[in-house]
Amino acid sequence: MIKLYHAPLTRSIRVVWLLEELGIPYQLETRDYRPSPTPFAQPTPFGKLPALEDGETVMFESGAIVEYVLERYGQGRLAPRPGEPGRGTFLQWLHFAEATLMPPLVEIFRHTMLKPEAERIPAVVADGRARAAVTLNVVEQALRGRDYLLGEDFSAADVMMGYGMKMAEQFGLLHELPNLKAYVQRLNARPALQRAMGAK
Ligand SMILES: N[C@@H](CCC(=O)N[C@@H](CS)C(=O)NCC(=O)O)C(=O)O
Repeated sequence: MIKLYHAPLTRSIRVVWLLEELGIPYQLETRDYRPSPTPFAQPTPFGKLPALEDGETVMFESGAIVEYVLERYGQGRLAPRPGEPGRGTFLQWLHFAEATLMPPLVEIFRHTMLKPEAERIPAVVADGRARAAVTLNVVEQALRGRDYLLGEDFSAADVMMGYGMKMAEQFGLLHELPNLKAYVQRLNARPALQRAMGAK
C-alpha cells in the first residue's frame, strides 16, 4: 500500500487530495512540520514533505508524485493520456503550479510567518506580492469562461494549482480576481479536498 508522509497545511495536501479523488487506499504517516532555517529538515525520506513510498519507489516532489500516482494507478482518470489533446496544457499547468506560482508565495510565507521576526524583510514580502499578483492574473485570464484549467473537466492540474490558490487566498491576493475566487470556491466544494484538509 502507498505510504504518504504528510503534515497538515503542507504540500502533502496535494497528494492526499489526489489519492482521495481517485479512491486509492493509502497509509498516512503524519509528521509535525518542523520550521527550520535549513531546508530538507523534515522527519521523512529525503527530509521533505510530501514524500511517498510505494514498494521499491521512494520519492519526493509533489508534482512528480502526482504524475507517478496518475501513471501507476490513475487508469486514465484526472489527466489526458500522453499524446491525447489537452496533454500539453495539462502538463503546463501542473508544472506552473509549483515552478511559477509557488516561489513568490513561499517568499511571502517565509518573511511573514516562518522566519523569526528579526530576520523578516518587508521588501521581500512586497516584491513577492507584486510578482504573485502578475502570476495570479495569468491564471485569472486562463480561467475566463472555464470551470477548471482544462475546461469543464476537473484534473490533477487543478489539484496542483488549488494548493497555491488557497495560499494566495490566505494572503489576501485574490480580492480583485473573480475567476480565481470562484475557482477556489469550486475546489473547496469537492469532498476529496475537504477530506484532505482534515487529514491528520
Ligand atoms: N517542490 C517541492 C517542495 C517541497 C517543500 O519544500 N515542502 C515543504 C513543506 S510544504 C517542506 O518540506 N519544507 C521544509 C524543509 O524544506 O525542510 C514539492 O513540491 O514537493
